[in-house]
Amino acid sequence: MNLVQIDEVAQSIIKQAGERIKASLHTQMTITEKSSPSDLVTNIDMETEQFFVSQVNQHFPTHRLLGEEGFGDTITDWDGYVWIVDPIDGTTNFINQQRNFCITVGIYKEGIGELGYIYQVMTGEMISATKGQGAFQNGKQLPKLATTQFEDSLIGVNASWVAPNRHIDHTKVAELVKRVRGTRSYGSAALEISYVVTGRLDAYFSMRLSAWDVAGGMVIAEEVGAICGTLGGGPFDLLKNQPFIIANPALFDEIITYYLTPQTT
Ligand code: 2AM
Ligand code: CA
Repeated sequence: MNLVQIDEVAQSIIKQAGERIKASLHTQMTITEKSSPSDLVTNIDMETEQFFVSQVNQHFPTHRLLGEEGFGDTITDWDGYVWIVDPIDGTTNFINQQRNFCITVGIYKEGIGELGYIYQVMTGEMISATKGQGAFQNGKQLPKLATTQFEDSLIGVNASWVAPNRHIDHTKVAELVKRVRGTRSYGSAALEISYVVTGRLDAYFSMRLSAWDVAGGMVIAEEVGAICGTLGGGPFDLLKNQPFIIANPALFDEIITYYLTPQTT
């Protein structure tokens, strides 16, 4: 199968998964704590990931799958095709708001992102990209990001990073908050990334994200000229849980070098 065909099947699987999630909103769900009281998973997250595993096995028996809930494969190398799947990004929003959550998928070949998707289930907005072929919003090509400046920008930031924390100097983040036009916090990394690639936000960062939160978004980002990385500006490592920053190219370097400095105390 070529990339166009894989893209078609992937979009169909994602939309079917979205329909299943919407149907589940009428049922009683089971909520379980993972690493902390704010880190939750529901039976719907798990069932959706299992749906991806069975669909990918059926359509692409040689492809592997890395999923947040662990129903896919154990990935320690990037040989061949790997689907990186977050069945529900923004689980807390799913539970408390029944909106503002996404399905996000990155399809990587030999460690290079070839296809990326962020599907906002309740609005039906599908942001997709094929490496080298551009990014699309419900099939319509997205333009490259226009240049901007801090004073005109909106930044996606969770209040945790403006309070003392063990990752970054929060006083610098407070300076950034005061310099920009405004800040927003949506509670779903993939949703915020989809807002940066469409120009609704100009940057977003979070200190502990994993491959499934960002893999699809990174493919889309490259196609519109948004820059992604970790603290210090190096590439985000998909095998680690680590800081992630995405920004308009006009803002990225200064955010990295001045506003997001690792905590030293
Ligand atoms: P999730 O909903 O798929 O867990 C919330 O601020 C954002 O951070 C969400 O995109 C959430 O993804 C992500 N996140 C990643 N790891 C997390 C963790 N350990 N606890 C809470 N949110 C986490
Ligand atoms: Ca998730």
